[in-house]
Amino acid sequence: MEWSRRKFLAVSGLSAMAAGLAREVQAGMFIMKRLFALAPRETTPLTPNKDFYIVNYDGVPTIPVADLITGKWTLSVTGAVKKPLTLTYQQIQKRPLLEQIVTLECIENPVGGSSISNARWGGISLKALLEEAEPLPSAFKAVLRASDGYADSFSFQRAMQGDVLLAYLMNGDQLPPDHGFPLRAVVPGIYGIKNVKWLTEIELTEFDFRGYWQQRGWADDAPILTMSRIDDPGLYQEIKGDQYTIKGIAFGGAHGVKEVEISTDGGRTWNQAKMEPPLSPFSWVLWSYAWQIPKPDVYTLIVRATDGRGLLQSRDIATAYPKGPSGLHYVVVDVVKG
Ligand SMILES: Nc1nc2c(c(=O)[nH]1)N[C@H]1C(S)=C(S)[C@@H](COP(=O)(O)O)O[C@H]1N2
Ligand SMILES: [Mo]
Repeated sequence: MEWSRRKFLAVSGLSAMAAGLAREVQAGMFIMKRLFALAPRETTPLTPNKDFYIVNYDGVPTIPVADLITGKWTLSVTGAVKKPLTLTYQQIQKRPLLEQIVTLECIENPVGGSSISNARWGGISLKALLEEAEPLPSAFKAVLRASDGYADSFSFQRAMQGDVLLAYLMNGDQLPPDHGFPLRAVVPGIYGIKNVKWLTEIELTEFDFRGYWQQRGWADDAPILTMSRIDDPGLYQEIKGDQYTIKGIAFGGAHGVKEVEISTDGGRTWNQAKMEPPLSPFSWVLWSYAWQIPKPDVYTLIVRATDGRGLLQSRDIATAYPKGPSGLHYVVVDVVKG
């Protein structure tokens, strides 16, 4: 069901976007509403832990709490360092607590998809930890290894920027098992794939390590591409009356969001949406647009965002592979007489 809906959207999306043909959809609107209608999303600035998206490639490794207390579980820092380190959970918790609001997004989050969430993460600074281990000048990459066999990496330079967290708190609670208990990486501005969960080892390599996904062609630097999404109204929703507040999110990865625009005529004209201030430089923004509806009809609503550098989000439709998806999110609605 989910899959067939996606395929359908890909096809109808192309035709509706290219020609702005809301009318084409109108004939089938009755069927669309019944078969494919989606409820609006009620997105909050911070995502409660129970609603945060989850992507696990190989199940959830169970780390017994006893292992944290006895010191059986450790985090080690190895490789191109002068002083390799091994830390227990208690030692990690004694280090200065760093808190940061960071939006995570999966590289496979399709346009309009739900694999994006925002949380306040608490943990320790990767930079401070690496400094303590005294990296060799030859250090080139930081490889993060996990209990489930997963490993991914980013450049040593990125690791030392001071904004990378090794987190054990999520929205003030202990990191939940699904999200990497007891410890995970949170790397602002790069896709979820590199935010390694169930962390056990950080190895500095002198060579260009390639993780499982990178060996299969996925992007290695993996910066998050600017995205925006309409959360309300839902697809094929019926609307009554002459005004509706359109709402959604936008995210510019490491660059922030400067502007969000809405089109209610299939992309012919654009109107500026109102943005709420972001909760941090690494956070999505919530936006809204008070739409004065001219008359009952079928409308195609489209959103686009401009990032902090002034770069407009790409409207070219691209699949997630290899560097993340692009394309504009749109929603078709049926405005009926109130
Ligand atoms: N150890 C490990 N870390 C992992 C993964 C995994 O399968 N194993 N999945 C990655 C992917 S693809 C994403 S999008 C994020 C998702 O984090 P979340 O489940 O907390 O939202 O974790 C990343 N870290
Ligand atoms: Mo992902």
